[in-house]
Amino acid sequence: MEVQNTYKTTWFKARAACQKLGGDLAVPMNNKENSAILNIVKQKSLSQPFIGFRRHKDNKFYTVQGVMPSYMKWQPGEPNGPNHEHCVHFYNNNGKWNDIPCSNQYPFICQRHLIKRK
Ligand SMILES: [Ca+2]
Repeated sequence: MEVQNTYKTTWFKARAACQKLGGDLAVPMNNKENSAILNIVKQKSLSQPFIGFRRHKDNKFYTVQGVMPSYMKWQPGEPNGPNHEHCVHFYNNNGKWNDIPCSNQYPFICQRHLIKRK
């Protein structure tokens, strides 16, 4: 996992920045990976960074690799923004996720080496 914590930006610009580094926005695929992100978020005092999930036109969430995730960790009551909250960010207090407008500006977490699927 790599962290860009020097600035906040929109989801799409965050993704482009990760791709420029040879990776993509981080996609936690299980509790262990999600906890690893939470540790980084706490260490770096990141405020609610973007991660690599986005709502597509079918109203379902997909990873930046374009697949439907088998693991998701929504905050209770989320996702709650089918009309305008199409990107996902990470609550720094508990590591749960929230859908949020893609044009909002947050820090972000990149993942350079994509984890292999079993
Ligand atoms: Ca939401």
